[in-house]
Amino acid sequence: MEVINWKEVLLPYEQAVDELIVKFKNIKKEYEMKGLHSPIEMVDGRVKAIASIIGKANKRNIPLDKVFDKLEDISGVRIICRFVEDIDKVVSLIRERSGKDMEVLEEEDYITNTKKSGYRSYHITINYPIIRVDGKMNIKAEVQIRTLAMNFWATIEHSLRYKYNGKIPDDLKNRLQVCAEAAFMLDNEMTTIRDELLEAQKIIQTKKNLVDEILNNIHNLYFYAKVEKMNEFNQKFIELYQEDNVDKLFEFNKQLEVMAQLYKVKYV
Ligand code: 0O2
Repeated sequence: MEVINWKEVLLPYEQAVDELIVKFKNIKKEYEMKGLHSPIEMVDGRVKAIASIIGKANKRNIPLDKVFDKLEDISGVRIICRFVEDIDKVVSLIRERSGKDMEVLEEEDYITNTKKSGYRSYHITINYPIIRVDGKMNIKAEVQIRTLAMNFWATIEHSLRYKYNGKIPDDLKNRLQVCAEAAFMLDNEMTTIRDELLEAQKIIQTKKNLVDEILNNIHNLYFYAKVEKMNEFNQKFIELYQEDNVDKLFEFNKQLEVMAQLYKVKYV
């Protein structure tokens, strides 16, 4: 069998991970831009370590020359959500993209069917086409979708699994199962205060968008208004921002918009 040039072979898998991260991060940005709660909190990804690829291939009796066809998680992307409900939303978003820029091959719901270890997460295997110098290539990737709490648990358990070479002692296994249930209870409790949290997030996002708009309007007025007037606007903005009154900031922004119209009319 030919010696594998891992660096070269794994390059397209890296490209797939990079592109997928950008795409999922952009979904988050789109929601935030509209002042809406994003079902995606964080996105992360990795190409499986060479040692893990070889280890998994051995475990499954896959010859190394077949490993790139058979292993579906050489490219892996992880999407972290705030609430369990957000996971369903992310799953729908991915399903909706199937046949467009990716194709859903398989779904595994380890939230409904919790693993014996206590592991919870929703897995979707996709086919993701990338374009390379010599043409199109389909890359299989595993998307893991889970809450912050599920991720906390999985990260700790994964490290212990590594430490004990996959054979975690029974008492530790039991304690980890208890922790998994505690994490799930935390998720359920969070769901009960979801509306409150969504409301808070909305207020923060609305204010952030409003402040961005005000600063943008002030910036545009620099081209038309006198320096003294600009100092006045800046001063007023700082006062209102410190007062933390969204209604007043909203009114101030309206005044800026009227002002922008007036100046434009005057100088055109
Ligand atoms: P890594 O280092 O994350 O890449 P299996 O052989 O049955 O365990 P399989 O059939 O490849 O796994 O698919 P499965 O069950 O969907 O698991 C794929 C990945 O899910 C794993 O990759 C882990 O990332 C994660 N996972 C599954 N079960 C557990 C678990 O009990 N604890 C934790 N922490 N993660 C889990 P790898 O290749 O095992 O590892």
